[in-house]
Amino acid sequence: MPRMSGKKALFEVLRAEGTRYIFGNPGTAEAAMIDTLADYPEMEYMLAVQEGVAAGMADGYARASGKPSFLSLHINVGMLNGLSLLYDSFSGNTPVVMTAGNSDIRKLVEGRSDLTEFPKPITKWSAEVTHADQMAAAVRRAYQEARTPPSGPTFLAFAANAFDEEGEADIRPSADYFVTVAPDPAAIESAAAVLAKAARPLMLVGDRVAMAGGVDSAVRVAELIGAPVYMGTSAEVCFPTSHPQYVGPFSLRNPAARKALNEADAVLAVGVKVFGDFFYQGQSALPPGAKLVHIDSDPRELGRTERTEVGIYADPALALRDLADALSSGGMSGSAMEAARERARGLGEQARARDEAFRATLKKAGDRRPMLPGRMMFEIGKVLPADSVLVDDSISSRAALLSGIKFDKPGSMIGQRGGAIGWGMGGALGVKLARPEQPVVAVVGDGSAMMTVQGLWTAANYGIPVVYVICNNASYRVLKVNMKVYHQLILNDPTGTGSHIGMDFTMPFDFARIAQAFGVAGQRVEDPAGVGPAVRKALESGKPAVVDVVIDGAV
Ligand SMILES: Cc1ncc(C[n+]2csc(CCOP(=O)(O)OP(=O)(O)O)c2C)c(N)n1
Ligand SMILES: [Mg+2]
Repeated sequence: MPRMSGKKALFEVLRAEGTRYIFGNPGTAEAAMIDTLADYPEMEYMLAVQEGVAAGMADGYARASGKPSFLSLHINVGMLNGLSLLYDSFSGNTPVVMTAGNSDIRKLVEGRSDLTEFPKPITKWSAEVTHADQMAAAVRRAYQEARTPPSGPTFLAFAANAFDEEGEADIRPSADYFVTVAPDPAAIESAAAVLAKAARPLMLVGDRVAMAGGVDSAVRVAELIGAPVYMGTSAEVCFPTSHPQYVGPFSLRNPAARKALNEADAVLAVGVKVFGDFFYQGQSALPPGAKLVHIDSDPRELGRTERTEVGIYADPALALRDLADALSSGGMSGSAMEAARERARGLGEQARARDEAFRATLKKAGDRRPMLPGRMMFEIGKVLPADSVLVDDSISSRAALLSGIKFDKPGSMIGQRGGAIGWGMGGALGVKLARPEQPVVAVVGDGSAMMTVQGLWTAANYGIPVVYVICNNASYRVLKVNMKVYHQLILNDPTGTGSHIGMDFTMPFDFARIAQAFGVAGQRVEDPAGVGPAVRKALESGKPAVVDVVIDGAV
C-alpha cells in the first residue's frame, strides 16, 4: 500500500470522491490543509467570512447536487460557530462532511479540546484522525456514513501531527452501495388493505419522498385513494402544489388541518415525521378511529409516538410504486374506486375555492403599502423563470409563498428546515454552485438574512449570481405569531397576544444599502407593482443582487 503524508491522503481521497468545493473559514489549525490544497487545482476553496454562511452553503450544495458536501471549519471556536446551521442539516438528513483541524496529539497534558464531543449529538459519526495511517479510511467512512440513509452530517477532526506524518493510504472513493430498501410485499398488502377500505383517507408526505424521487408515485397513490394531501416540512417539492388534491402545509396548530386529521379514518404518512410541533399537545394526535400507515426510509421515525397500524421501513419511492400497483391491480373494489374519484373531485373544487379566496384577498388589499406577503410572492411567481430554483427561507411568509407560487417540479423549491435561522443566505449560494445552469431566487426573512448577511460578500467575491428577495417586515414576525399560540394553546387565554419584547426592528434594515456595501446591487421596493420588474432586472443582470421588499408585518 502506498505511503504518503496525511494531508496528501486527505486530498487524494477528496479527489477520488469527486469533491469540487471546500466550503470553509480557515484558521492556523488548518494551515497544513490549506497549504496542500494549492496542489489540487480541481478543488476550489469557497471562503465564507462567517461559519454559518459556510455551513448553509454546504447544506444547499449537498441538497441541490444530491452528493455529500465538504465543510472545513476551524478547531473548536470556528466549528462551534457553524454548529447552529449544521443542526438544520442534521434535522433534514443532509449529507455534509464537516471537518476541523486540531492541535498535535502529543499536546494532551498541555490541553487540547476533544473536538469530537461538540458535534456528537447532531452527527451520524464524529471521530478524530490522530495518525496519518487513519486518514484515507476515515475520510472515506465520513463520506460513506453521510450519504447512507438515513443520511446526515458527519464530523472529522484532524490532529496536526496526522497531517504531516506519513502513513499507509488506500486511495479510493467510498463505494456507492445499493442502499435503497425495497418494501416487504406482505407489508404493502396490509397497507393496501387498510387504504382500500378507508372512507376518509388523509395523506401526509415529507421531504424523504422528494429525496427518494417518489413524487410521481405519491401522485398515483393519492389519486387512487382520493385523499387530500398535506406536506410535512414543505422544504422540498414532495407533491405538485398545483395538483387538485394538494391542500397545503400540515400543522397540528392549523385548525383546518387538525379537523381533517380528526375526521380521517386512515392516514398514509410517507417520509415524514408523524407528528411534530414545538408545543406539547398531548401524547398522540391520531384520532382513535384512524389507522396509520407509515412508510419511511428512516426507521427511527416509525411508531415514534403514534399507534401505527402498518409501519414500513423502505425507500419511499419503491414503496409508493408498489402500493400504487397493489391498489390498482385488484386491491380496491369498484365502489371504493368510484368513491375515491368522487372525493378527488370534491378536493379539486376546494382547491379552486382556496385559490379564488387568495386572489380575492390580494384584490381587496389593492396596491396598499406595505403590501401583503401574499402579494409579494404572487408578483415573484409571475416573473420566476420556468427552470428556476426557489430557495425558501421566508419563515412566517412560507404559507403565503406556497399560496402565491405553484411548485410542480421536484427540486424547483428547496426550503429551510431544522429551525436555525440564517440558512438561506449561504444555502442559496450552495444551490447555485450545484445547479449553475438554473436561475436561483432566494426568498429570505429579514431576521434570517441578518444572521448571515456576510454571505453577500461571498456572492460578490466569487460572482455567484443569486437573487435574494428579502421579506422586510421589520420584525421577527413568527415569534409574535407563536406568542399568540402560546397564549391560546398553553395558557388557555383565547384573546391573549402576549408581549412582543425583542421582536421588532424599531430601526428597520435597509438591505439595498447593506448589499451595496458588500459590492452587490441592491433595490428597495415598496410598490407592489414594482416587485416583478425589480426581480426581473436582478435576474437579467447575471450578477448577485438583492431586492428588499417592504411587506406588512401585522400578526
Ligand atoms: C439561530 C437562531 N436564533 C434564533 C432563533 C429564534 N427565531 C426563530 S424564527 C426567528 C425570527 C425570524 O425572523 P425573520 O427571518 O424576519 O422572519 P419572520 O418571522 O419575520 O417571517 C427567530 C429569532 C432561531 N430559530 N435560530
Ligand atoms: Mg421578519
